[in-house]
Amino acid sequence: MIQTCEQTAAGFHPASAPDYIPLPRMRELQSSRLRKIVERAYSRVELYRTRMDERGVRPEDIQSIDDITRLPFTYKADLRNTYPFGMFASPMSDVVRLHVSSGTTGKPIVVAYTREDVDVWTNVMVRSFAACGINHGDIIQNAYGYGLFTGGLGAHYGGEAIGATVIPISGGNTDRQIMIMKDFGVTAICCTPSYFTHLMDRAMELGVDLRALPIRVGVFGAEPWSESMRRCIETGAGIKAFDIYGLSEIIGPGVAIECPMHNGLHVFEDYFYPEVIDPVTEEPVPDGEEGELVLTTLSKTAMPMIRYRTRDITAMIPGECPCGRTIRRIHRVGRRSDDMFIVRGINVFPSQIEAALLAVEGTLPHYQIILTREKGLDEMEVQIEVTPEVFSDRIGALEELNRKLVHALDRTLGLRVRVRLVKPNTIARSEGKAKRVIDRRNLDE
Ligand code: DLL
Repeated sequence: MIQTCEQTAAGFHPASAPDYIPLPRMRELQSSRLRKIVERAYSRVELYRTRMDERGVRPEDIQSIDDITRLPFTYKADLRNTYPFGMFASPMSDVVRLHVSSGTTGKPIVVAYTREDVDVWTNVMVRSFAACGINHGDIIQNAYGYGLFTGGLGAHYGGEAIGATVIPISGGNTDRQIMIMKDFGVTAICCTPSYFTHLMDRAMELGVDLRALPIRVGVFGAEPWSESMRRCIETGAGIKAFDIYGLSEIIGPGVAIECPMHNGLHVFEDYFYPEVIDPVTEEPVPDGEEGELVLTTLSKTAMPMIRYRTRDITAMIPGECPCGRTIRRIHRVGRRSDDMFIVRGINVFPSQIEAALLAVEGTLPHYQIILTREKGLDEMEVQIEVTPEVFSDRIGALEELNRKLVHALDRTLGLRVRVRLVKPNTIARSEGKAKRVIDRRNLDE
C-alpha cells in the first residue's frame, strides 16, 4: 500500500491523506510526479515520443505542472490503434493485471497495471470509501461486475484495504442480492445507480423494506445519474447515495468521489491531474464553465496516460469545499462529447452495433437503437431493416436471422439486447446525420 494514508487497526483516518494538503504542496507534488511520468512515457512509449517530437517538446521542457498544456493529447483511438500492448511503459513481467473496456469498433482497449499501480488504485478507493463514510467494520456488498470491467476488482481491493468485509457478489441475480443484503447485515453497497433502482423495485415486490435494513450507504457510478435519482434512492432505501467516477484508461473507479456535502466530486489530483477544455478549440475553459475533462495519470507506471481526452463533459467547481478537502471538485458527469452511451454499466458505441449488424447477411444499413428503462433496468432494442427477400421469406427464416443478430450483438457488446426486424423503408431517413440512438430513459425518473 502506498503510504499516503494512515491505516491502523481501528480503521482509516482520511485526515492524513493528500485530500487535505495545502495547494502549494499539492502543486509541488504534481510537478515532480509529472516530470517523472513524462520522462517515462517519452523514453518507453513510441506513440508519446513521436507525438512530443512532432510538437518539438522534450521531457526536460516539462518542469512544472503548469507546463502540462505543452504536451500533446491522447485519445481512445490511440489505445485501439496500438492494441493490445503498444502503450505499455513496463515490461509484461512487471504487469500484474490487465483489464479491458469497449473500443469504438471491433477490438476493445486494454489497460495494464503494475503492482504499484494496483496499490495506487487501492489507495484512491480507500480514500473514496472514507469520503462516503465507509470504514473498518462495514459490510460492503460489491455488486459491480467482476472480470474485465474495472468496477468489481477496483471496489474490492479498496474495501478490503479499508478494513471492511467485502462480499464479492458481482452483478445480477437480484433476488439473491436482496437475500444477502438482509441476512448478512450489509451496511454499504456498490453498483450502478440504475441497478440499484431495479433492486429497490424488486425488494418492494418481495415485500422487503430496505429502509428497515442496516444498509446506510450506496457508492454509485459507471454511468450518468441525476439529483432526482439520488432523491428517489435516498428516500426509497433510507441510505446516503454517493457518486463515484472513473474510467478504465485512467485506473477504473476512484478517479473522483463525492464527499458528504454532495456538491461535486473531489478528484484525486495527486494521482490524476484534471483539465477542462473546450473540445473544439482545445483551449482550457475557466473554472465553472463546461468542457471536456482531460486527465493525466501522474504516477501510473504500466500505462501512463498523458492528457487523455475522456470525452466526458463536466466543469471544475471553483472555491473550497466545506468538507475541508483541498483537492479540487468537478461537477457530476451527465453527458459525453462523443456518441458513446452506457447500458447497464456497459459502454456502447453505435459504430460497434453497426459493424456487428452489417456482418450478418440479409440486413440493410438502416437501423435504430432505442433505449428505455423498465423497472429501473436499461433495455435496448435494435430495429433493423432487412432485405425484401428475407422479409417475404418464411417466418422461420426471419426468426433465424433474429437469433443470429442477437448472438452477433451479444458477442460484440457483451450485452443481450432485443432485435426487431422491420420492412425496408420503415426507419425514418434523415437529411443530415442519421439519428441512430433514441434514448427514452429519463434520468429524472
Ligand atoms: O465505468 C469505471 C467505474 C466503475 C466507475 C465503477 C465508477 C464505478 P469504463 O467502463 O471504462 O469505467 O467507463 C468509463 O463511464 O468515461 C464515463 O463516461 C462513464 N462514467 C463512469 N463513472 C461515471 C459517473 C468505469 N459517476 C466511462 N457518472 C466514463 C457519469 C460515469 N458517468
